[in-house]
Amino acid sequence: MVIIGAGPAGLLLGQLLEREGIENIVLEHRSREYIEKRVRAGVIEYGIAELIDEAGAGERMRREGLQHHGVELRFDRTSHRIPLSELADGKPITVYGQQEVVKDLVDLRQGAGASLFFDSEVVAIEGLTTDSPSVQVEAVDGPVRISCDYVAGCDGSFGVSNKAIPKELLRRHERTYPFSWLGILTEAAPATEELIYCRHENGFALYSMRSPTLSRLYLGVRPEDTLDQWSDDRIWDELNTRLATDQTPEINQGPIIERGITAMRSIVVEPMRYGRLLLAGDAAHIVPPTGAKGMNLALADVRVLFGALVDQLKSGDGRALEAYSATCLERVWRAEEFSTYMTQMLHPSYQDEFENGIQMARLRQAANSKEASTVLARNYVDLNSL
Ligand code: RFL
Ligand code: PHB
Repeated sequence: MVIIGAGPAGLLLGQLLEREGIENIVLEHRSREYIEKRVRAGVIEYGIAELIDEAGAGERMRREGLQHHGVELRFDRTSHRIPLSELADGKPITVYGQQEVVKDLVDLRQGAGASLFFDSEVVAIEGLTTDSPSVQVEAVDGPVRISCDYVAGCDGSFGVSNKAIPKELLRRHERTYPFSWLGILTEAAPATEELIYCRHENGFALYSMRSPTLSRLYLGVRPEDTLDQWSDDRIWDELNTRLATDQTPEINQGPIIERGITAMRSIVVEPMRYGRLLLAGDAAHIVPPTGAKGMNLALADVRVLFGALVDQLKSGDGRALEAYSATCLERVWRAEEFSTYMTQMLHPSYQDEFENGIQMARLRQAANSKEASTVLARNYVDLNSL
């Protein structure tokens, strides 16, 4: 089978299929260096970390990843700890960079001599309603056409695969938000042991980390903002203002080694299957990053898709593949709901005081009611557990 895209979804699917002896080829538009440097997600759900282990790719994640048992909600200059593991059957989250997961999977694949082609853009997908679809690839040495039995579209929201579903069958549900995230990676020891999600009247802030010497921080900014409007001094000042409490010291500052602005969107594409094409990950859905669900959702699709392909290809049982889209979409909408809840609760409105009142009521409930914090914790740690 052909897998389009060497993000976490495509690479994990390839790795799982490889271990079952199911032949597959992964085609990636960008270079190896580019995909290994792309800084994105950092929080891995409990069940998804187990899936990475099951794929034989968890060794470094278990060694270098940070296990967290709580997160903090910060508002009104006050900290409120949500004891995640206590509320979610003892389960922790793992803080480990997406690009590290990608590096581990690329290393495994190349070590095993499995097919993985970089700088190879799929430009067209054909014959999806026949038994032998094919993809047209612009590779380093020129155009190539590859025939296969199935095509896994793991090529993100700007890829080709979701566009291969005929317009009259495709439903696309979309929501944009009136803010973006400015994210930085800095060579500074985290001044917090656990992640901090903060609502301040100036906007959202998030304190996260990658290792004992690397911090990852985000600021909610206006959608029209550009990086040249945000000098280092302005970024640090704003982070310090938003994250300040009466007890905590200033955040640790260091050289900023990566920065970017990301728009916030929710997208769901239905159906996730068309003939021999199966969409997984960002190709089918986008969530705003406030719930830390994007990569987790991508890998959860892969878990379902892998099981369904094994049933079909090893035992000729096509039921799970038939149900693939419906099975995934149920979880996708739950993740959209949770991500929207987290996003709306933590990003203040600059005009609507009614909205701000609702946000504060939600935050107080999430922090002070055991029932509300349990729902938040279970959704955050392991979406499948609710
Ligand atoms: P990817 O990672 O985008 O990979 C798709 C790959 O397909 C390639 N491609 C093509 N290849 C061949 N031919 C074509 N025509 C192609 N078109 C595209 C691309 O080059 C790329 O390599 O999708 P995938 O695998 O579905 O993975 C999804 C995740 O990357 C994404 O959901 C997360 O990063 C979202 N996200 C987070 N998710 C979490 O679970 N936890 C988090 O803490 C979290 N934080 C975040 C995030 C995303 C962020 N940004 C930058 C959007 C924080 C941020 C700031
Ligand atoms: C990150 O560490 O990059 C991160 C953590 C939590 C989020 C989003 C991103 O919700």
